[in-house]
Amino acid sequence: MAFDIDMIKKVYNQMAERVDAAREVVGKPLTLSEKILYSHLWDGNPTKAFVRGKDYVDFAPDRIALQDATAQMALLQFMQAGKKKVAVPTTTHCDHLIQAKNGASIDLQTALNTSNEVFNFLESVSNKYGLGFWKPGAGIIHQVVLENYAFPGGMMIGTDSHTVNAGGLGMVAIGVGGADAVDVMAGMAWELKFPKLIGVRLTGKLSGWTAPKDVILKVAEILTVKGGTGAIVEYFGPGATSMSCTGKGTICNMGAEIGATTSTFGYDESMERYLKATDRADVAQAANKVKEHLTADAEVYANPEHYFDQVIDINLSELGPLLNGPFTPDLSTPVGKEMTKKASTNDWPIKVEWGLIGSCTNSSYEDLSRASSIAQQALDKNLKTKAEFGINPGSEQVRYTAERDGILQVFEKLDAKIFTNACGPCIGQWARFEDPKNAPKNTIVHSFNRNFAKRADGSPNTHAFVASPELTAAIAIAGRLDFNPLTDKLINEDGQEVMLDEPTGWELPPKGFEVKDNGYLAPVEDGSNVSIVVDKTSERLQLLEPFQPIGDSITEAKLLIKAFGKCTTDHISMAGPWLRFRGHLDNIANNTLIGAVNAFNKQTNFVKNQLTGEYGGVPDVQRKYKAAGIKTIVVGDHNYGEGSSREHAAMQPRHLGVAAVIVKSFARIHETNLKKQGMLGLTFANESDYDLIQEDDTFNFLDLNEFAPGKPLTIEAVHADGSKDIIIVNHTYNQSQIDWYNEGSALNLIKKENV
Ligand code: MIC
Ligand code: SF4
Repeated sequence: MAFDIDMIKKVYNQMAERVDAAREVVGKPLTLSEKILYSHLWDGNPTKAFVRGKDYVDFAPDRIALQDATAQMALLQFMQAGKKKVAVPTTTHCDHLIQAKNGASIDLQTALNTSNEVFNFLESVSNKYGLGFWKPGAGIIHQVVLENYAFPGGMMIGTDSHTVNAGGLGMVAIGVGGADAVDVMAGMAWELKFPKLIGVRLTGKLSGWTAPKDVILKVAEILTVKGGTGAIVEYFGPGATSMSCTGKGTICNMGAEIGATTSTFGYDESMERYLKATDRADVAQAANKVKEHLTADAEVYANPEHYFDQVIDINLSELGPLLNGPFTPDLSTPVGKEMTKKASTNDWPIKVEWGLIGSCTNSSYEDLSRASSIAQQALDKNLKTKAEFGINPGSEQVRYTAERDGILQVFEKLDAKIFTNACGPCIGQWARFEDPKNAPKNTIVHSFNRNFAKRADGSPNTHAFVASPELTAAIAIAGRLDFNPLTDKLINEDGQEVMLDEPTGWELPPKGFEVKDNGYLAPVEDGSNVSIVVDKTSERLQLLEPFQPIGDSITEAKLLIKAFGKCTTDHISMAGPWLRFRGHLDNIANNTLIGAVNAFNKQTNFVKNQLTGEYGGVPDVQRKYKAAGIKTIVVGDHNYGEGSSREHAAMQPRHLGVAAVIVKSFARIHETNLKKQGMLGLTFANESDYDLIQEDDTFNFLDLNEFAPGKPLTIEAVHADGSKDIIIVNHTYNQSQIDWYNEGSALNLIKKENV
């Protein structure tokens, strides 16, 4: 039986009425995305149509998921909100804090030893406030959510950008910063700008070496890392219904890599099969009764151009396997000759050292079974694998079943490392090199979603390429980045030429899923006696102090850093070794912007201290400004804050005294995170004004006292020689977000309202 089935039934019971009301106010047939959005309005039945990409709307999500690396900050904030219990079903998942090194059993125990304090904290806070708790080793948040909680037509938020994975089961599931989750946990509405809608029509059918992963790798090529910003991507067409539910999950998962608010698919038989296989026949039965509301109106998919803001066509029968990378997930290259060319032009190492299969994107039973069908051929055809294999199953249920069915053993026979059911190498929790900075230039292939510099192993010299699990397996066996399994032969240990056959696998385990201990802990009914201890001397956890308002006057502010090129949340608040400080704001602040490239010298973590003229690390220099009572400004390029939902990327600069971030454009979650923490997130009205900013600049805000929705702000940049430039900046703050700014943070406002 499913968790929270009563809540799910309630959503379905009110769906027909709400969808009908929405159709009425919108005045035309509805997409699936609109049906879900309009049936989750905070105010209940829709009474007006919203303008896409413009109107801020209050929503009422059905549930929330948190993961250990973001839950710490989210729950530290929630503890201050003065509530007894979370207002909607919420779960915590321990998956990010487990390093991959020796294999699951040793690594899990090491994580329990080293992060015990944090796991205990999360477990006791979950117990106290009524959150379900998934222990370390239970699995990766998004796989566990798909297997247990996602339901067609539902709306959820999660403190992780890949929350969008649940779109594979027909949800509108959105990644948010912890402060957004706190609003909903505290029983308040969740605000989102009504998204634009992109339709992707999938025709044809996947076959051979082409996988669902290739669909999203193609979409990433088409839309680039910012092409989905502010939009929901809705997939439909015969190609969509012919795909498995977990395959749809893969596609939705990587929607985060194009900046999409989320992605989704209409309810179909693959979802019904998946719900039944994961012991949720009750959800399938309830969904079947409201089927017509769990997909778009027929007119929409017949004439998508009339209903979506943009339509993309992909013929799956013509799509081939792709490799995206290095350093960005939207740089797409077909396998084979084209890769040979590109790699030699760009000097990417052709030799592949590792093939990693896993991450929330591709760690389902189907993924493992298809990849193992390739691995099995290495055994059968007497091929020696050229690269090393690392596997992270998505959940204990998948791991247990895959072991029962002999799938994991195939990899083990190839000396693969079976890591814990956790994020592992996907988030830099991979003890690959002793000294990552000086590691040799090398190439790896993985089935993950992100491949930003240093992400997997901390080495700037690692070139990571993203591919489907089956292609990752083939390339790991061949050991060459430009290996094309459709055409290329390999020489086996007997000196014979052999080819790899197409992958085969199981959408769902033929003998059903099985698990002994899924790692779930339910909270006690009454948590009022559960006490939570945060040791004052802890280096891992620190209770939060409220931020003081920045105020309506910013003068004589100094430039901290002008970031050059890509500046993702990994650049602003690196993960890997720093994940250990996610619950301690002052300690983690020591990594603030250390990965950002200084536009003036193209170095990382090396900026000028205008007070002394000396250069130093970003956090050190910033702490000097703070000590001197001087506010600072961060300047950035396009899509600033791309990637993670981690609100640390906003809280750390805020904690250290940065007043404003001025960029060409923002990634959605990061922009909201800045607002929530009471900072200024601004964009150049004239993009080329970025070029006017010089290293010794001082900034005066000329009209911040008139901060109002829709009204640009004027800033005077005073250069070292005394000359000045006037810079106009735009913002997207509405009145309540300006209130957050005025109060110092959104949390300060919640606290005030709860007194
Ligand atoms: C990621 O994939 O970058 C993470 C780690 O899962 C983040 C969350 C975090 O930083 O804790 C995300 O995607 O939101
Ligand atoms: Fe974990 Fe990687 Fe998924 Fe983020 S993208 S949740 S780090 S597996």
